Amino acid sequence: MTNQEVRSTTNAAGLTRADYKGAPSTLCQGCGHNGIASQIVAACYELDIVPETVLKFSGIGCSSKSPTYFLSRSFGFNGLHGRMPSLALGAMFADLSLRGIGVSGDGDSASIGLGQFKHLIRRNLPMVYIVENNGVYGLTKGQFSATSEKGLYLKHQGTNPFMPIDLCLEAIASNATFVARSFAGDPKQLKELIKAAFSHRGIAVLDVISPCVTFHNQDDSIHSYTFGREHEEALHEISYIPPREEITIEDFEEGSAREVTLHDGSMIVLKKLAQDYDPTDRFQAIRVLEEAAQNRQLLTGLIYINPNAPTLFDAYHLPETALNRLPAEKLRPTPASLDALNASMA
Ligand SMILES: Cc1ncc(C[n+]2csc(CCOP(=O)(O)OP(=O)(O)O)c2C)c(N)n1
Ligand code: SF4
Ligand SMILES: [Mg+2]
Repeated sequence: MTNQEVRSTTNAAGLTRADYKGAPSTLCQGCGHNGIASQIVAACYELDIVPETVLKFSGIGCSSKSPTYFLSRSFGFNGLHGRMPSLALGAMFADLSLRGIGVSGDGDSASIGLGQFKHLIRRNLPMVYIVENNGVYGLTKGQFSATSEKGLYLKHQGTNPFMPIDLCLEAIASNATFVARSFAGDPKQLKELIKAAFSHRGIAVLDVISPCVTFHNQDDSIHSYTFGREHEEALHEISYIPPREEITIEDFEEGSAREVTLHDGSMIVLKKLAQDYDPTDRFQAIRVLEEAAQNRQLLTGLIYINPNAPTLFDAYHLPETALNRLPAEKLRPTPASLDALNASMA
């Protein structure tokens, strides 16, 4: 290999793509979750993220096994079913300099973990939250989940009598500051959304339709590869531009692209497709999600963003030094301040 080739495969952090990989996947071949792990690897490599500065979190499910399959040099926490958000919140609070990525499933986040999902969102903890949504409990062999479509027929379950929960709508209703939907069969869009999510200062929720090839991949099902490929309606073509890169939007005709600047100076450029869509308009976001559900469309793209909302850390005025590195004498109240507190309650 020539020096030129070596340089071209090394990013600004001095790492190659292989440095971002995880252990070989033990999931079924063709599982959408594998495709998402690959795009997380690609996005982190392209963002020059140092793996040792990343915390990975998950709950329980095939999806929650995913963090094993990317960034093996990062720290990983596998929590209880549906409890990934509180685990993440505690760990992230201890060291604000680290980045967090949580990977969950539709069972993990929309069923047992729905309360935790919504409460993490309303606190705006800065982290990436990916739901690998296959509309089924894969790990426990094919039960309906809370995102399964009404009327869905599954071999061991019969017909689903209940309306589904839309996680993007739930996220927006909980005041999420970044909400996107993507499809494991659309790696290009997914990678750009993951990069934008890592640059967002706040909670970045990505609901990714991720087919379960073993228990739920019938052609007419909204969570299948065939349906996604035939019915995906992208709101826009999305490009992520890192802060260090000069912005040359020559490809876009004037008025055909919308730009959103993120806190770190990076930019998301959204090229108009069928409709002019403003992802900062919360009411429009809710309307397009409702319409997509009614028309049985797989609507993808950046659905909502508020790049300037205060985060959980802003609310607590945390010090620059990570809490887990502060010495005990700084963390512990002084005897005088404790005496004053006790006296105030006497
Ligand atoms: C408290 C608790 N209840 C139930 C289970 C059984 N269980 C394990 S994984 C799972 C569902 C996983 O579904 P999902 O999050 O959609 O992940 P997938 O396997 O589909 O990727 C359930 C119900 C458990 N592990 N813990
Ligand atoms: S059972 Fe389904 S969700 Fe689990 S690894 Fe296999 S294809 Fe993926
Ligand atoms: Mg699932």
